[in-house]
Amino acid sequence: MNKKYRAGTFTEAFQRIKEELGPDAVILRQELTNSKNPNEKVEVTATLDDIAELPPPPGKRDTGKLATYNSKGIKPIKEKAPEFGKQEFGKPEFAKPEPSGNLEDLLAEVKKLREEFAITRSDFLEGIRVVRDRIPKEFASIAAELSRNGLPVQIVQDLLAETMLLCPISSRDEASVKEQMKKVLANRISIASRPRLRKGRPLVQMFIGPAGSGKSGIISKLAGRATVTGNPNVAVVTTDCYRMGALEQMEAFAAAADIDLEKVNSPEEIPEVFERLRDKSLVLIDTAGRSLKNEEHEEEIGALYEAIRPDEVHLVLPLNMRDRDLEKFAEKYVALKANRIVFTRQDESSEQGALLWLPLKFGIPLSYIGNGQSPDNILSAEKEIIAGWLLR
Ligand SMILES: Nc1nc2c(ncn2[C@@H]2O[C@H](COP(=O)(O)OP(=O)(O)O)[C@@H](O)[C@H]2O)c(=O)[nH]1
Ligand SMILES: [Mg+2]
Repeated sequence: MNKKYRAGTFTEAFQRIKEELGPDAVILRQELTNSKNPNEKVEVTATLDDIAELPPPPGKRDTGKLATYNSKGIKPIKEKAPEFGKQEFGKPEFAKPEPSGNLEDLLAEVKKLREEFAITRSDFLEGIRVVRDRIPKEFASIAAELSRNGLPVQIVQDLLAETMLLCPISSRDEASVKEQMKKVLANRISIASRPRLRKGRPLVQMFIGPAGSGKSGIISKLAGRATVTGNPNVAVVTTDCYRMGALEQMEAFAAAADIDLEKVNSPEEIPEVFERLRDKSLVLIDTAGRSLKNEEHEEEIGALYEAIRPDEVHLVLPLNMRDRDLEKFAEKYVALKANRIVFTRQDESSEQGALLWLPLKFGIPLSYIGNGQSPDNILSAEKEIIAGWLLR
């Protein structure tokens, strides 16, 4: 039984295949489509019946030959795997083939890659470090750089597959491969559309996230930036009024920057505060962060959300946090309606991979990035800049 999956990216397609067919699914074919539909950019054909050739799982006796593995167990190897080159490709790049030698090389390469996907899915080999030796040499250094940057192996392979398909063998050198990879990366990075101010009602951006993640810092930077770029009509509302020093810090900033600051001690005060802020064009809401287990904190954020109904809810996370913690916090705050991700401490992070994988994993785009402690160390997220960080 072969099944075709169309999706926006290979990662999405693989994710769906994994969910629907389970870990034994084997990828038969993956290709770019000509579709204009952003949700149908790639097509992956998968099967459960096909038998992938893999080394025997650890602990099983080695028969001397390469064993063949599927969900039913180990079977003797087939004499010869079907010719991958015989398969059809609907991709435009293949429509006008280069001299046939090149096309065969390319197909052989895709076949190899396909086998590597099957291997990792079955958890026999771990990490791109193992796979790296077997990818074309022009791709070795970018693969290493991406994995050094903390991108999961599945995403790295997916990016490599797409870049290989887009880079004809005849014109491959490290520089052009890197340029192509930058484009592929930029295409994947999920960016929020820029907020639009409107007449008659302020745009309300709420910032949530763990304690110390940089929420107040981002808010001061955004408020400062708005005023210097000609929008003095900004206010900050802080709901973090009891933690030592938090309020004083925000008060000092607001006074220095001449920005209105409102303090809210409970959600009941919200309607009155917003009545006063009716004529503002931008209102930034600061909140207090608490530990993961604090249910009261969740209730508090939930009640604030209901009372304010902000236009945007930005989850603020430090980029130098461990991946597993990032994931835990993202899970928690997505449940609290976060719909944008802000990363802070980009300047202090030795790995930048989360800029790509976290938004992909949670389906939430990036909005801002904090990259230092000075007031102007903030940028609106941009694909090309982030792709450049991921691939120095
Ligand atoms: N280096 C660096 N430090 C940051 C950045 N953003 C925030 N910080 C620091 O992180 C600490 C906590 O920030 P704060 O905004 O108070 O966090 P909050 O508890 O989420 O409001 C402060 O010392 C900030 O100066 C950043 O982008 N780079
Ligand atoms: Mg704060």
